[in-house]
Amino acid sequence: MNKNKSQSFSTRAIHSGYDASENEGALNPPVYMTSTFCFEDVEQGAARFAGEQTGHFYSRISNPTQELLEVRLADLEDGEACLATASGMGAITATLWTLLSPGDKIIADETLYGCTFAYMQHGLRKFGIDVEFIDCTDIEAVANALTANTKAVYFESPVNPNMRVMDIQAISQVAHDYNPDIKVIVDNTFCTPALQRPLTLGADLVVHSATKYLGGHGDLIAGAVVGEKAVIDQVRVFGLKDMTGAVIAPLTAFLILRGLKTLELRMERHCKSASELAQHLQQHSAVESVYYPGLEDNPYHALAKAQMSDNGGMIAFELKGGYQSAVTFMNKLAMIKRAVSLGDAETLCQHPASMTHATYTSEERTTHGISEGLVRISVGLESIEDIFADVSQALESA
Ligand code: 7XF
Repeated sequence: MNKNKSQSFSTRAIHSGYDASENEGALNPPVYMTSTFCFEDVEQGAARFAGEQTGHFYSRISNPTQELLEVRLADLEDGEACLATASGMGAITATLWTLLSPGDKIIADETLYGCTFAYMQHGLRKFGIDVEFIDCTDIEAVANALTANTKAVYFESPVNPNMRVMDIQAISQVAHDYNPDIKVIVDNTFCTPALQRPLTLGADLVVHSATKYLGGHGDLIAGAVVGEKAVIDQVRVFGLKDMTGAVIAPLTAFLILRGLKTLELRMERHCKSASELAQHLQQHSAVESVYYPGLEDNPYHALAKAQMSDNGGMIAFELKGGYQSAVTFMNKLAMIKRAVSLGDAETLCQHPASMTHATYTSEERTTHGISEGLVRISVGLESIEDIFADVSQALESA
């Protein structure tokens, strides 16, 4: 198995965990399209089910193609182990169902991706878990929210959709000083390990929507959770196997492995173009505010510089004409696609209040910091001149 920590990120994203000589010399890994695995004898089957012997036995628990993806993602996130799942929500729910019991408390940032919010607001609460939403950029507020029954602190950074940035190190420290058993969970979807590795900053678990930059081509839905092996094992055999059943398909795992080979390269281009577009937007007379940590006057600029190696490919902004101008702008876009999701080759533009964050009521959006006029752009890999041209012509009518 090739796992060489002295190698650079891109090299490991291409090679880690795979040895062609163990696979007929195949440059790319085989896709194990199998639901089940045959036992030599009854004793072997029993030992695998009992967890006394390693080896695959049923693809709801593990599969060799999935395992290679897990080894590679764990390596890239500087984690011990990884579980790949059928979706980002599959990873988030399997993790939290495993860690939390009725009577426990989870502290979460006030702004989360819409379905993560809905899962906590309506799902976890329904099962007797105390969910407290606070502004996690306020470290004192995090410290004050910690209680004896707190089991987890959960946030995204940068936050979907308003691009706030959390101080991963400070939050992890305050939570662990209070109780080292509290799990600090970071959704690293917007950054990917190419830009930010939360586990090296003190977090315990990283979750991903692999649907986005990790896959990178808008052709799959998947997720992952990375962290300490003992915890990941629990998430696999309880949260995934018994509760959600949200298992990644072998072909999907293969496609993510393919996407990872160009992750660093793609992120470089996403970041460069997003930075240029953010500056362009900021200078435009129709634009009220731009939320992008790479802008020098952004309140999170210094923090982002400290914990991220670049500023990412996501931009949010508001137009002077508010919601109505946002609709006009979006409907005028020609090359840029009106679509949710992010991290694809295509530049995608969406309206959080009516799309990704429609799971919040309008009152909740106000309380949780999601404005009705906010527009979100996932800057793609097209040439920046073509992105500028489309944005500029659409802004003319906004
Ligand atoms: O289950 P999914 O693979 O769609 O991942 C859920 C998810 C988890 N965390 C973050 C930070 C996410 O952004 C997502 C999915 N977000 C898409 C978006 O914001 O465009 C979903 C489209 S409705």
